[in-house]
Amino acid sequence: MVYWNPIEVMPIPELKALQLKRLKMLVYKLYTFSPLYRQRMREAGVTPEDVQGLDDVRRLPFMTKRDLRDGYPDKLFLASPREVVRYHASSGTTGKPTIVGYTRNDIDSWSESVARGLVSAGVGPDDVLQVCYTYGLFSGGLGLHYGAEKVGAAVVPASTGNTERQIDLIRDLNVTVIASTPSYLLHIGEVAERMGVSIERDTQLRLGILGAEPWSDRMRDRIHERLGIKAVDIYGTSELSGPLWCECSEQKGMHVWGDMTLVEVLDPATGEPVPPGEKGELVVTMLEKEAFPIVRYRTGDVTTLTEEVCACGRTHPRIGRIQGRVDDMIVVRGINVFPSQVEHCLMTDPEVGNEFQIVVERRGALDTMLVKVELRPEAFGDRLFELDAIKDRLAHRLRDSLNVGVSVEIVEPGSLPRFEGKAKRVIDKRVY
Ligand code: DLL
Repeated sequence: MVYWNPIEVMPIPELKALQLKRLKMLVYKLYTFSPLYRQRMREAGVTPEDVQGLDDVRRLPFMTKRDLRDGYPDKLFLASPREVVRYHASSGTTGKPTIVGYTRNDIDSWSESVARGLVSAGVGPDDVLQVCYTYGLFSGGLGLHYGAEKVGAAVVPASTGNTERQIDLIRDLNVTVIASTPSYLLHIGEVAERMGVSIERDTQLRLGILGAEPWSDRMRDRIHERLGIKAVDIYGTSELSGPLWCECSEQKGMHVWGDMTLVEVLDPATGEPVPPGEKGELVVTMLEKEAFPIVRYRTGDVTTLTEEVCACGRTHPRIGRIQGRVDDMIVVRGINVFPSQVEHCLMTDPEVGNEFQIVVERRGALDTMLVKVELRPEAFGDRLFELDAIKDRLAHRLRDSLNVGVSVEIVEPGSLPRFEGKAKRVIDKRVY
């Protein structure tokens, strides 16, 4: 096995001992140097001496997005401005963003985390990696950039936009790996087709490092079938640093580097851990961050956790696909619906294109859910007279899988909005 750092295969008992040592240190540091954390810990009735085992992390108070927003711009910073070498900001759509600062060490360990993930997915110095995440305050572009440079790949910092130029670069610079949102990669595939470029035949592209938005195994299959490339999932949030954990070439969950992080997966209602492999909210403690410490941050993302050693030999815990957000879950007539379920259902149908949109409205007291679906251009052209049958088939399938009435509207290929960054799939028109 090729790995970046021998710590990736550290025996589990040693890894846990290291985590405990770092957790104790972190709590001591925060209690001593951060008035805000000290106050929060006092309110929770916990002192550094109370942290004797890894499970004692559960005695520490949670941090929420709101806590971070209230800290705007730098109340949660532990490092002085002099020690900070970079800022990023969360992509908050409402209100103030969360500003995240990084010391030199923070940037190093973030890059280390990305480098380990890239190597585990099979990226190395022979690769040319095009970064199509936005560069700027968004952490995706520079996060991937630093990790890829660290492993010695040649980086093409293309950022987002100008899709035709992106395709020229992929072809002309012999790009082998692309890092982008899954929806943007599919868009690149569509534009390439229109330009008469076959990603599979005319380029060297073989691997996608895809994340920053929910996607599914069906979408992975599609990317493989249509573009001929392997795709791995990558996850992170700006509050934690940015993109951090990635699937290895086994594609069986994302490796969370335990020497830097402690993860919990909890029942969002009770705050208690769910059994291994069951769905719950991801809660993260960053063990070594200097400028912007994070303790028990409730990400709002729904996933699963396993501590089994991976087939690749890495011993660190893994999280499964992000299956939705605690707060993105739409409740339609009392039934919980995640956009990822809709995507999964649609993408299994060979005639369905890559784009869909969910529109939820309230008629009188009743919620209605409409799924607008693009067909693949071939299917749309050939089967125009059968659209009703396709529509009924999809509505039926969605109803069976979601347990809620859904109507389907077939729309022309290319008519739904395309996204260079994160896709927005749900339009909720209900007034609360
Ligand atoms: O999206 C960081 C990132 C950049 C991750 C590039 C991966 C690649 P934020 O803008 O703060 O940071 O958004 C974080 O995006 O809480 C999830 O809801 C969602 N998200 C990120 N990665 C995935 C993924 C970046 N692989 C929020 N699958 C998170 C599903 C994801 N959702």
